Order: sequence, then structure tokens, then C-alpha cells
Amino acid sequence: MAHVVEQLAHASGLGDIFDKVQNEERLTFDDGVRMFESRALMAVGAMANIVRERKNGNRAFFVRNMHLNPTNVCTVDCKFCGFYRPYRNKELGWTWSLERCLDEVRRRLEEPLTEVHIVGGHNPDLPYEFYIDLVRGIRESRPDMHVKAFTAAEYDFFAKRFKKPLDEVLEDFKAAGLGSLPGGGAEVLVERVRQEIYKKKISAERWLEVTERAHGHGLRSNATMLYGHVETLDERIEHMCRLRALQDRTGGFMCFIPLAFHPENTELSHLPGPTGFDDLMTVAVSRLMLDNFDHIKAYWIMISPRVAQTALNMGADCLDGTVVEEKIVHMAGAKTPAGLSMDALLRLIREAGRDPVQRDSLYNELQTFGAPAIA
Ligand code: V47
Repeated sequence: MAHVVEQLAHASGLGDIFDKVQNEERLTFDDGVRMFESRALMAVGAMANIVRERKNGNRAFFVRNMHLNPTNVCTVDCKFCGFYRPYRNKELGWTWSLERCLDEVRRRLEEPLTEVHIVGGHNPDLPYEFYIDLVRGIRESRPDMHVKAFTAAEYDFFAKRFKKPLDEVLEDFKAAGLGSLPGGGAEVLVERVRQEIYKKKISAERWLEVTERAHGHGLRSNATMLYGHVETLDERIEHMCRLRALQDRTGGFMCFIPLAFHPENTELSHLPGPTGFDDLMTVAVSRLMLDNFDHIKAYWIMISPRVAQTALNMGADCLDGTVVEEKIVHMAGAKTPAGLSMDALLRLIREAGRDPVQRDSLYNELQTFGAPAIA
């Protein structure tokens, strides 16, 4: 098989990159840009598959999770976001009470979920105790549920808003039962992009600093990249190189998730958003560049179940999960379902020739699945 990939890579002018992949050598910034610019999806995808299988064999992971978005009122005004309502018009958005949030979790007690993923707007009306009590309340009503909550951008907001040292904030959340951090808020870790479309959000340096501190407190996290808007291919690679450098220092990242930009209902609605080709290429290039990340997630919510399934053969080893009631991209025009059943995920994975593995939030295996019963 390797010689077929080698031929493909040579035919696309990427033979030297193939050699590095085979020898497990780190790829350079220029290698990353060249792979994107080659448009050689078959070659890049096949090389990414080598790394994917080296790291994760034939396994493809999913998690049984739900999302919770306590508020979409936000002071940051990111141009790419269709989810938020500006604080100055806060009556147009929602801000749920603690009880309402806890009810969202409690009403699913019968469902075999293992994770709740919580993110929201930067809403100055909510007190510190709201966030802490939310994490603690979920853990009390459902001790088996892992709380993956709030992005590095939100922890920075909490520290500033409540005038507390970041380390104290992180320790308070840990003591309340926080399990890990989702990867959002990173967008593209390049100042030029920030200035253009989210200039009030924390800088790349601060996102990396908050994340490093969280890792230092023993909290693991994910990392995302929002692509397909105003960023260049070089800037995508710069983003990946910055994450890779931090991972060298901390080892705290679990997975990388490329997030396909959805333009509807945003200030960037004139942009077309990425294509399926770009979705697959971005998964494949990230698998090859992020040699120190164990997992690459093809988030089916953003790139569709069909493309995510295909990505399982081009670098991705995880589809995220059942995701009950996704709002962030559905408010930006996503046409995907707001959730998938476990059977639907199993079918996607099996038809891609992979072995489904239900994981917990830290990528421990919970359940493997044999071949489907023949009808
Ligand atoms: O940070 C916002 C993105 C992120 C849009 O860690 C948009 O496992 C596309 O981070 N089009 C939040 N994307 C979601 C997120 C996430 C999702 C799934 C799994 C994990 C994980 C993390 O959503 C934001 C932003 O980058 N986003 N608006 C939009 N219009």
C-alpha cells in the first residue's frame, strides 16, 4: 500500500514529504503550505491516512454527548458568528437561569450520555457563581457526566470580569467538577485575521497562554481552527505550527478540530464558505502537520455526515458525537441535523471500513462494537 501512496505523492511533487511521513520526521511550515497549494487531495489524504492508522489503527471514535449554551448574549461582536446577540440588544438573545440550564441536563437523565459540552457568549450580566454552580450542579445531578466547559476565551473573560487571577478561576472550576476545556475561541491564531474579523476577542498569544495555564492545572483541552473565511493558507499553517509548539511544551491537547465557516446570518454572509474539497484537505493537512496530537476530529455538524465519514479515510479518527441540539452553526445556516443517533454514527463509521469505538471525553475506550447483525 505504501508504494502506491509513494507513487501518488511523487506524481504530485510531494515525494520529499512522503519520505518524511514514512520516517516520522516533522513537517515544516513550507511543507504544509505546499500540501495545501498542491491541491493533490488523493496524495495528501493518503499520506494523512498513514499517520492516522499509525496513531489510531482502524478505530474511529465517537462520544455520546449533548451541548448546552446558557446564553448567546455577547460583548465581543465577532463578524463570523451567527449565534450571538450583541449585549446592546440583549433582549434579542437568551440568558437562561441556573435552574433552566440544570433542567436541560436533568431531563435527559434516562439517556446514556457521558458528556455535556458548554459554551456561551461573553455576557456581563451573569455572576461568577452562576458558572461555578452550573458545573457543580451538573456533577451533582449526574456524577457520571463529564463537563467539558468554556473556551480559553471565556476563562479570560471570567478572570477580567470578576477581577480574579486566572489560576484561581481555573482552580475554582476544577474544584466544582470541570473535566476539560473545549477547543473553541482560537479561530485563527494570527493577529491579521483577528484585526479583520474578531478584534475584540482575545489575541492568539492570550488564547495560547490561557490554554497553557489550563494544561498546567492538569486540565486537558482541544484546539479548533475556524477556516474558510478571510484567512490565507499560510495563516492556517501558522495556526497549526503554533498549536504544535504549545503541544510540545504541555502535551495537554487531546484533539484538533477544523471548523468549517458557515456564513449565513453573520457579518460575513457575502463569503461563500469552504467547499467539501477544502474540508477534506484541511483535515488531511492538519493530521500531517500536528504530529504530536493523538486525534483529529471531523466534526460532522459542520462538514456534514457524508464529508466527515469520508474524512475518516483521510486523517480523521473521530466524528465528535451525538450532539443533542447544536446551535452555534445551525444559527449560521448549517443544514445538517442538530443531532445524530448512535446507530447513525455506527453506520457512518462501519461503511467507511472503520471499527467504531465509543469513547469518554478523555479518549478512553468505553465500548467497541462487533459487526452489525445481518438483517
Ligand atoms: O469558537 C462560530 C465556531 C466555535 C461559526 O472541543 C463557527 O470538542 C462555523 O469550538 N461557522 C465553537 N463555526 C464550537 C467549538 C467546538 C465544536 C465542537 C467540538 C469542540 C470540541 C469544540 O464555533 C467557535 C467558533 O470558532 N463558530 N461561528 C460559524 N458561523
